[in-house]
Amino acid sequence: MRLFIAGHKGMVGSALVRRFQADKGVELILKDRSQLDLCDKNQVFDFYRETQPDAVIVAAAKVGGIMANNTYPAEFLYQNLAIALNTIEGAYRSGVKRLLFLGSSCIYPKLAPQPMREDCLLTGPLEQTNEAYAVAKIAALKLCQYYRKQYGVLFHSAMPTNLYGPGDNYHPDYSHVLPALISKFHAAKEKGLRSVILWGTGTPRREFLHVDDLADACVFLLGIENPPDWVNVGVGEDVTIRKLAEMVAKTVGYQGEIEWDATKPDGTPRKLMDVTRLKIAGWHYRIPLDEGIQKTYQNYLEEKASGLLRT
Ligand code: GFB
Repeated sequence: MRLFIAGHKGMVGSALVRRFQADKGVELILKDRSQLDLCDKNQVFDFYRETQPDAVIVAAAKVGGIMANNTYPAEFLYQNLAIALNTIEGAYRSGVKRLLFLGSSCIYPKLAPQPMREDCLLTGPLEQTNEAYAVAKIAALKLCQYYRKQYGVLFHSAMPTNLYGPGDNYHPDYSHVLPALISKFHAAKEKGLRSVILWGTGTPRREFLHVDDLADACVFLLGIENPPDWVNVGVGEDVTIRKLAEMVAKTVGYQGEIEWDATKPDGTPRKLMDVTRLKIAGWHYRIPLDEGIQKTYQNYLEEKASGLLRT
């Protein structure tokens, strides 16, 4: 199988490359941003025509944490829509047999019943801080569903919960919470600071999945003959941000105080995935959160030491 992984340099794409590199039956097709701009329709259509992949995983996206989403909604909506339109239509035109699109748990309504089942999509208003990103991901999921329905192609989606792992982005303002906590606590430990300021109230609950588990779930989903149009990928358990902060501080070895800046947004109060569907199909995550945080802190130290830390 000739597999195109769109976005192979990102945290999710890199995990997919690590997972598929060991597979002798898969030939990977990889293009970085300087070789292929996924927002450029002509470039993407030409690429597909020339390379003719058998299968595609769309892991490319403009991503960021609560602050990035809230500050750059136009870029999040435009770029994520463009990536979806080009990668999906281009794949259809060039005869790609199978496409897996990766979305996000923020597609579900802000106040959806918890845990959130796949069928709560479009039943209520979205969380404001990431509405732009969510709208683009919902459009992409629907594109796959409608292409499958109208054209008979096997295009489908997976909706992972909050991800973390090697190759994450550690930007001080625009990263997601888990990498932000690692870098804040590490810096505080190094400088001997007595307190660290975190955002919001610490009461929102989030679910975290190690990106290697997501890659494993993608392999699993691509092996299913008749996959659901979209399926939740998560662990089925969540923690408060306060609890997460305590876990990360312990792993990093930071022993000072934690303060909360309630002028910063909390975002959605809770977004726990109902993972029954994937569990029944036979997939379960492997990496528990405490182990995943330890591994990721090691990755952070290595990436920092080698000058490869993304910020
Ligand atoms: O991971 P995060 O940025 O995004 O923030 P979301 C999660 C929670 O952690 C929020 C709190 O309640 C933040 O207020 N938090 C505390 C912090 N301290 C910090 C900090 O230093 N940095 C960050 N970033 N957060 C994202 C969406 O939502 O989830 C994306 O914006 C995407 O679209 C992603 O869906 C999975 O979990 O709120």
